[in-house]
Amino acid sequence: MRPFLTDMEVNMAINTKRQVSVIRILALAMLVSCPAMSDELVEPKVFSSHAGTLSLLIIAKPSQIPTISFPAQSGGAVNPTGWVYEICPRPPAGTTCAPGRVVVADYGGARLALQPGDRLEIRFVNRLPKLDPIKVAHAEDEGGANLPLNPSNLHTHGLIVPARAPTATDPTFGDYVFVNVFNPANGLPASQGGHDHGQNAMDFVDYRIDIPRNHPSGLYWFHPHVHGLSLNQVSSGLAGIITIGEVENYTSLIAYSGAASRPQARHLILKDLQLLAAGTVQFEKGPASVANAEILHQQDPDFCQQFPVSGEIRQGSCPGADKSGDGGKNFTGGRWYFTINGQQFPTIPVNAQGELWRLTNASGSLSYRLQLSDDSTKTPMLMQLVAVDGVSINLPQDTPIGSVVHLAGAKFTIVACPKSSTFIRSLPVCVSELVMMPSARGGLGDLSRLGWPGSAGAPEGFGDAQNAGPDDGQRRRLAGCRSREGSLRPRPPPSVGAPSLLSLAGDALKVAEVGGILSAPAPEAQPAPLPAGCRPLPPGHRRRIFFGLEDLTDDSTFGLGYEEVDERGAPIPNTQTAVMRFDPMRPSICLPLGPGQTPVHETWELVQLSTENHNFHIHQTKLRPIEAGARPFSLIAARPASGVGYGILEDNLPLGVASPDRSISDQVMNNQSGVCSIEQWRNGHCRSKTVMLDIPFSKLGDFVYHCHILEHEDGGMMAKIRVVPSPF
Ligand SMILES: [Cu+2]
Repeated sequence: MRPFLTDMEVNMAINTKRQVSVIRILALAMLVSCPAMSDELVEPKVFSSHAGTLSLLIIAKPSQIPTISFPAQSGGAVNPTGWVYEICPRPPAGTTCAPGRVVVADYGGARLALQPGDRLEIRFVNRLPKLDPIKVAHAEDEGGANLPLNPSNLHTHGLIVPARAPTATDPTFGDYVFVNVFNPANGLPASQGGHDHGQNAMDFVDYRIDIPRNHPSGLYWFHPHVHGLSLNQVSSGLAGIITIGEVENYTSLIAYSGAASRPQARHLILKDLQLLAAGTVQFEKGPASVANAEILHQQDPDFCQQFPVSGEIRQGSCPGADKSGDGGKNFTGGRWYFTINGQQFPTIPVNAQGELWRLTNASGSLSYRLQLSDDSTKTPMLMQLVAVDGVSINLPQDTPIGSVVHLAGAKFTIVACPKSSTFIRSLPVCVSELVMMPSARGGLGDLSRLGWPGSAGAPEGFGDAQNAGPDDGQRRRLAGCRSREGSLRPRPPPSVGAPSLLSLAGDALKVAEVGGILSAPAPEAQPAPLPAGCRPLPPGHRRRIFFGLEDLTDDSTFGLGYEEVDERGAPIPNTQTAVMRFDPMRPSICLPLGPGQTPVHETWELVQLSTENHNFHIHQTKLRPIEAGARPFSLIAARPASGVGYGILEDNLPLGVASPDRSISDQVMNNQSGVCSIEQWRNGHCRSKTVMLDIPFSKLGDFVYHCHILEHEDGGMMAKIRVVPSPF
C-alpha cells in the first residue's frame, strides 16, 4: 500500500499568513555523530496512587530550569526561570511541602500514575508572579482585567470525569475550569461585572477527581485553563501527565514472551520555550524591556527563521531571527527551545526488546510532525500505532483501511504493516509519521525487536518533518537515538522471520461494552427536572459549530458560532449564534443524559471558516470522526455495530482549512483576515470540508469545547456546554 498524504499536509501547502502561524514549526538539525554528546532521556518523576488514593499538594510557582542553558551575550550561560508545578505528597494542612517529603519541581513535567477507581486529591496553590500588563495580550478583553494578577487553575485533559462544581456540603472541585485561583501576594481581583470567567478563589483550592472504575487506561495530562492566560502559563512550563492503569492493560504481550523481553515504556512530554535576549521588545500594546533569558509568554510563531541557514546546526533549538524588515519583530539573540521531558536534544536509548513510546504535545500553540528516522536510508521508520489521545485502539481485522484513516483524523501517515509471525487480536496499524497538534497524545510501539522493516539500519533521530526540504530530512531533530548497546550504529542485523507486532486489546472496545464508561449509566447522576431551556437534541438532528472570527477585520477575535440543524442540514430557527468570542455569561448548549442516566450520543458537525488550522477539543468525553454516507453499523457510521467498539477514540481533532473561491478570495485574504463569513460558506463561495463527529456525553457538569491552539483559545475560540441528569 502506498503511503497517503493526510488532509493536514494538503492543507499545509496552502500558505497564508495565519496558516503559517499555526504550522510554522521546527527546523531542527543534528550532526549524525552528536547523540553521543547529549544526555540520555530521563523519565518524568512519578507519583503513584496507594490503596486507591493519590493525594498531592501542587504549587504553581517560578523555578529555574537547569536543563536549559541560554547563551548570554556577555559570554557564559544562564538558566531561564520557568513556571513549574512543585508537587509533593499532601500534608495534613497548609500550602507548603513538608520538609523531608519527596518534592518534585521539574520544568519537564511529572507523571501522576493512577488506576481505575482511584481518587485523585489535589490541593492546588498559586504562587505565580504578577505580570507586566503590557505583556498580557488579553488584559483589555471583556472580563480580562484581573489577568495580570496571574490567576491559575487545573484541568485534567482527556479524563472522562464529571465537571463537578463545589456545593455547600462539598467544597472540593471536580475537573471544573470555571474557577480562578489568585496568589494573595499579587493583590485582590476586581469584579468583572458579570463577565468573570468563573468564581475567584484566593491562595488555593482543593480538587477531588474520582477516576471511574470503568475509565479507559491510558495517557492524559493536566495543565492550567484560565481563559486569557492558558498560552502564557502552558508555554512557561505548566503541564504534567497522568496515566491510568498500566500499558499491559491494553497490550497482550504475546509477542514478547518472558518478563525480560517486555518493551520499554517511555513517556515523552514535548514542550517549547521562547527565550529573549535582554533589551526592548515590541509587545502588542507597546515596547517593554525584558531581562536576559526571559520567557516570551505570548509566543510568536515567527520567532526563528523557518529553515536553518546553510551550515546552521539545530539540535532542539533555533536562534531568534530579525523579522522586523517584513513586518515582524526582532528576536536577535533569543532562542526557541524544543524539549522532551525538559531536556534539550536528549539521546533516547532504544532497547533490543522494543520500545513503547507515549507522547504528549504539551506545547501551547506548536504542532509537530514527528518521525523516527534512519539516517542511512533517509527514510522514516515504521511504528505500530497503539493508542490515540490516551485510549488504545481496537480495530476489527476486516476494517477497511479508509475507515482507519478516517478514524485517525488526519493525524498519522498510515503505511502497510509487515506480516506478523504471531497471532494479532485486532487489526495492526503502522505509521511512518504522526501529526501532533497541541494537546495530542500518541502511543507508539516500535518494531525494532526483529529489525526495522523497510530500513537497513537503526533509528538515529527523532524529530520533526515539518517544512522538510528535499535534502534536509536529517536536519530537524528533537532527539538522537541509539541502541542500548551503546553504539549509535549499527544495530544488530534483522533477525530471521517476520517482525513481531503488539497484539492489542484496546480500550476503544471496552468503553463500548456492557458496563463500559460510554455505555453504562453514570453512577453520580440522579433523576432531576430539566432546567428551563434544556432539552435533548431531537433524533436525526445535529449541532453545527463554526470556527471563525467575531470581527473579520480583527484577526485576534477568535470565536465559535452555533446552530442546530435537521437531518437535511437545514438550520432550526432560533438556535443560531453568530461567531462570537467566549463569554461565560452566554447561554450554553444544554443537554440531559439519556433515560436511566445513560450516555447520549450526539452528532456534531464542525465547519471551518478559517484558512488556518484549528484543533477541536471537548472536555469530559471523547470523540470519533464519522461519515454521513457511511455503511450502516460500520466503524465510521453514527452507530457502529455492537460488539466492535469505537475503533479509535480521540479528544482533539485537527480541522482542515477553508478555501474561498476566486470571486471572494481577495476579499477574504485582504479584508477579512483570511477568514470566511458564515454567509460566504452558506452561499458556496467558501468551501470547507465539514467534519462529522460522534460525541458521547456520559458525565455531568458545566464544561467547554474549544480550539486547543492556546493562542486561539485565549483569544475566544471557546464555548460552554452543560450536561444535566435525565428527569427519568
Ligand atoms: Cu485554533
